[in-house]
Amino acid sequence: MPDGSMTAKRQEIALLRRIEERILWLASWTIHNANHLRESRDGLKVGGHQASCASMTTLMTALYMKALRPQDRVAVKPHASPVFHAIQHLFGRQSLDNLKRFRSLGGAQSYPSRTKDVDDVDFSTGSVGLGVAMTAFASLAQDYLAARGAVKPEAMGRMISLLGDAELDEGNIYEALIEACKHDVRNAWWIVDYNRQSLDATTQDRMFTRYGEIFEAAGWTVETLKWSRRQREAFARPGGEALRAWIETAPNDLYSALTYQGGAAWRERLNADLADDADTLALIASYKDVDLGELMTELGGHCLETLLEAFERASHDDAPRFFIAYTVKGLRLPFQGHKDNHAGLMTPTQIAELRQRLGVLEGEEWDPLSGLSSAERTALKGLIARAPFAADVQRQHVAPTVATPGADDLLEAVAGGGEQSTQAAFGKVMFEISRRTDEFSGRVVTTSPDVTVSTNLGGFVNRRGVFHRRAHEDVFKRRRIPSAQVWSMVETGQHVELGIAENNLFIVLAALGLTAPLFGERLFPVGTLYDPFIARGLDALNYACYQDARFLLVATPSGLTLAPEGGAHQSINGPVIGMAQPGLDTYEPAFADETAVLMAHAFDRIQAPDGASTYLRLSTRVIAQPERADDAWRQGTIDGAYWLRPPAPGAKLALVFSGALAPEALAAFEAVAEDMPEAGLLAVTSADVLHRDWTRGGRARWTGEGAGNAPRVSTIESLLSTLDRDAGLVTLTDGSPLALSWLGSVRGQRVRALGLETFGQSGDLPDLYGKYRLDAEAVLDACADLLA
Ligand SMILES: Cc1ncc(C[n+]2csc(CCOP(=O)(O)OP(=O)(O)O)c2C)c(N)n1
Ligand SMILES: [Mg+2]
Repeated sequence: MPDGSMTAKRQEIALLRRIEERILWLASWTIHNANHLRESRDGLKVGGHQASCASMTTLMTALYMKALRPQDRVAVKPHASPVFHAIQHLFGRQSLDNLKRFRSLGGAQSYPSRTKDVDDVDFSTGSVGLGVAMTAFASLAQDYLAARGAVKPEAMGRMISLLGDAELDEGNIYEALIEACKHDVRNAWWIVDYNRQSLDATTQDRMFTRYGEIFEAAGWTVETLKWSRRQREAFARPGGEALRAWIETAPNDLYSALTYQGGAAWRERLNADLADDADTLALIASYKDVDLGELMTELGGHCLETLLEAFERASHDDAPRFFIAYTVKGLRLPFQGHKDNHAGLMTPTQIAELRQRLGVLEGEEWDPLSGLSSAERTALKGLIARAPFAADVQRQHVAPTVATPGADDLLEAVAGGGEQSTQAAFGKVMFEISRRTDEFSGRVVTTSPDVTVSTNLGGFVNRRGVFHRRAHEDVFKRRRIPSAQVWSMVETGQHVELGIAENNLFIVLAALGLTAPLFGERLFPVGTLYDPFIARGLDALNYACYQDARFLLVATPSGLTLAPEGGAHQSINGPVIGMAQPGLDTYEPAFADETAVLMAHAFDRIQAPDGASTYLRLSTRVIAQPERADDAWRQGTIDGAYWLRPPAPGAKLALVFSGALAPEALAAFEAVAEDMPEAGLLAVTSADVLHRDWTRGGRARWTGEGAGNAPRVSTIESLLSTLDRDAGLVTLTDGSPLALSWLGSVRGQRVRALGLETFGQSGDLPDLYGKYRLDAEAVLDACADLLA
């Protein structure tokens, strides 16, 4: 006789199993409703992934109903979104209306979204692999805060990724694993839904045992959850061992095919393969077809007891853990195991059959407890209410506003005019910040993928130290070997040094840039890299912005101006990438004072409720700084442009430049002004901000936004309105000319746009600017062409 606690445990498992079935149902029905029942106005397939959801339902039930604590945070496999929304609905955090409107405007999102969903999404997912890395770096961010006492030991959460097995093909996962190892990351659980299927097919067998080895090599504890309790019990019977060995060695495609075909097919194949083993044949014969099919497919990842025990075992320490939970894609659905099931949708007949099998009554499909006795309902409601994760705890925070340094403070760091580069100005401002003793400077955290020194963060790091959970003195310093860099590692260090993996940089920025909502603690992350290598981490940058993480990105050096470094390092498309990226304001200052003003602005934007991250595209080119007659340039710098040499009203020509080519623009302007003293010279600090402001201004006129007020005139319209309607514009930028060529559309003025349209090469500035037509002569040629 089982003792009392055993019985209680069994009862609880039975209740959990019931909840799990209802979650499976609700997720399946939500997708079914969106595709088959809701009115379609455009004929598009709505989509949703019933098979991928079924694969993970048990795992998510075990986690959300038992194992998760409120401080734990999860990145859910994107295509298991309906399971997540169904669970949050059970917790009362997601409305029925939103489930009904799954994948329609304002409803539950196709893939969990921090910014678009209302049901407390911890980390957005969608681009596979990125959510996985996010959890490792969220844990790093948590350690960073914990080292400062900003997260208390008892409040430390586990950062959990629920991922698919094919997701393991994404290389960024291993970049993150390596960085996590170097940073001694803990409190991370990566749980693989190991269903042996990807989108296209069954996955290759060759990596079968290798994943565990990879993670073990990186110092993670590996838990392989292969078998369910039901299977372990069967394998313990005479002949059972052969059955276990058969599954163990079965190729993925054969296992999947038999899973689809069901009990009779299993029997036929097993009887043939194990014909020599009388015990095993007898064991097989003891099962009916249905039961044999279930026995062969109810793997560890579908067994609540197995999962709960594993999560319990893992909860006693903070070691990073890699769980391989064996599952079946689409388990219990008509297309289980079928290699084409990724986007498969049940037909109305099939979903009705599932409904009946799960005991949900017709017409009550949206009631998760339909068809249950009132005692069962009460018991299930009690279990849901008792889930630790259901506790009424604030999980998204608003951090108090931190006073940031004003532009005047930062301007002092670059005062003196003379000749400077924007990159050096950035370093000076960072050094000034490192000397401050205010709250703000303690909340600045810098990070760089092995280009800390070459992007001028060295001064800051020398003063503020490198963050590491394990202190490590700078050996060169101790041995008194002269070096400009003192890199002591301490828990209170304010720089996160990364290996050369730009993807990681952006995910670290995403994690550090979300500490305010995640932990209630504002950080001001500053990340640096070489401008061309933004492209290497572009999807991760987009991912950071999609989650509305806030940071300052400093990309330097940039453009052809990197001259001798050659074509592989000379970035071309940065300005256009920046313009096209939502959530990121892109600036390319020319001068040191502009750089300081923009940094102060960027720190404000990090905190503003409707703010954004900032990308500064900087240069190592040392150029003469302008004499400032008044302060008009300051607002202009933030708004995106100002007249460095104002034109006379009605002028027929203006030169427009961005960034490091200011000297060429100025030289050309002086030559032009001899003949056309009325011409103007426009300094554009942000084609991005200008363009967005201009499109918004236009929209406001036809949508009536701000109606009642005077019509909104955008910054660029008002700047260009000084010129004659028929004026010509010559634009000059060290990057794609596309960034500025649109200026002609603002007032219908003619444009000649100079910039980089082919790959550069090594050289010095005169040679390269001449060859690529970015010099004053090229500007004058363009002027002549316009005026001809
Ligand atoms: C970066 C990226 N590439 C491609 C996709 C499209 N995609 C979505 S799911 C998927 C396959 C996922 O297979 P797996 O991770 O095993 O998940 P399962 O559905 O089997 O649980 C693919 C290729 C994507 N979402 N992100
Ligand atoms: Mg899979």
